[in-house]
Amino acid sequence: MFKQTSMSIIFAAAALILSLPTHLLAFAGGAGTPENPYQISTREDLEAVNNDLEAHYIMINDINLAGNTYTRAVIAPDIFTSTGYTGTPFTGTFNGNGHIIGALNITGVNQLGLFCQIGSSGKIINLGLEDISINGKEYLGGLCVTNEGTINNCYSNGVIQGVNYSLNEMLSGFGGLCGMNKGTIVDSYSSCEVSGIHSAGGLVGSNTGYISNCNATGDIVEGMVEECFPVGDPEGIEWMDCQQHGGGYIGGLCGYNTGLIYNCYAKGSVDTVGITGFWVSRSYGGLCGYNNGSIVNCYSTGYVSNYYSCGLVGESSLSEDSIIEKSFWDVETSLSQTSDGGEGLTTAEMQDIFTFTDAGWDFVNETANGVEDLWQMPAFDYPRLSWEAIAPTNSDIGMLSVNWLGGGCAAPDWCGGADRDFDGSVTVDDLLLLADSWLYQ
Ligand SMILES: [Ca+2]
Ligand SMILES: [Ca+2]
Repeated sequence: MFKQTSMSIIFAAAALILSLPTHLLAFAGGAGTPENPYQISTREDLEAVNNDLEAHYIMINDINLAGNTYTRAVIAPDIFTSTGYTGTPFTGTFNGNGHIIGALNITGVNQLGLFCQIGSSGKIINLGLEDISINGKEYLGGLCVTNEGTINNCYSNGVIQGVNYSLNEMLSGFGGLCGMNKGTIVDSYSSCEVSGIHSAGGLVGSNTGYISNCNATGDIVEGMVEECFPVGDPEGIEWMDCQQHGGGYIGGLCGYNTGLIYNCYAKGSVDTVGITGFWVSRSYGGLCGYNNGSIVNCYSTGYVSNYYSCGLVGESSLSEDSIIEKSFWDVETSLSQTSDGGEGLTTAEMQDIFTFTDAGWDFVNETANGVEDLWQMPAFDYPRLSWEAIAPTNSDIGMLSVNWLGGGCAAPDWCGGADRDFDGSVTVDDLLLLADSWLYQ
């Protein structure tokens, strides 16, 4: 009797499982709705997102992909290995929920990243990608190849590597977070090392959309391309004249910008192939290689190794659409005295909050420039985005007591960081500001 009952339960369960759509079996729970998103717990769950590219997803733990090598994007991949995208974009929402996808390794041809294409209603939030390795020819990004939707509070670290190749199409896209941004990226960052040809950047290769409150700190290395032209010969024999050269449009944050970049910074170096003569291009910069869009309230500090050595932006279009405002670069760390836009400053000036508040940047602990409080200024540092966790430590209490009721505090030390409201003295106002963020996570 017991045996019959248990067998019938098993058969009933099996029948139920067989009757479910296959993709429902892959997830740890949820229904794919905004209120009850599919729960992603494993590599199999992650890959099963392809079964419904319009649904809502949430990660419930970290996922380590070590040991797997993909040859295409994991989600919404390109179907045919051609230059254009031929897959189905992701148009749902993917909430990393503060979790990490580790050791994503893709070695393929082109259109490679975790997501290939994020459609205009697609949304990726709260996701970290650590120790990624993307290797291919062109159109490469850590989180995505192309974003037409929204990316908020995401980051990536690792290596993006575009190999040398002979090219026909000049514009591509290589970025630590995304190859090409046509949508919105906010409160995100990448420390990926990126190598690529034509539109390579620490955060994005090219931007025609909106990027704000982001940073990129990885180093960028320009790839080499070989271009060949048929050459006639008096004896009728045709041969090819080939030249190797760099691609251009390389920048610490963004290679090529026709969109809006607002409240961002880049710290990586931009290492170019250093060709002289005909192939020398200006389009290398600490922040962006080329600009025909808007760059507002941004800075860069990275070394730019190019004949023209452009600190902030390599080349700006002469069009009236090209705007660079209230943006700066460090002439000492970049070893660049020139830039096609922006203002070059010494390191001391770059680490003085008044440089930036005078330009209207909105910092914490001041209200004259607004109360959005987008920037903060740690002692002995450049401006940092206010969402960056720079929590007070025990030494902050130490500096407060050492300098208590002292005066004469000034940039860049601000009496060891104790003068938090930058008024020159360490008083009870500074104690209250420290208490506000004490043990803040
Ligand atoms: Ca403020
Ligand atoms: Ca003070």
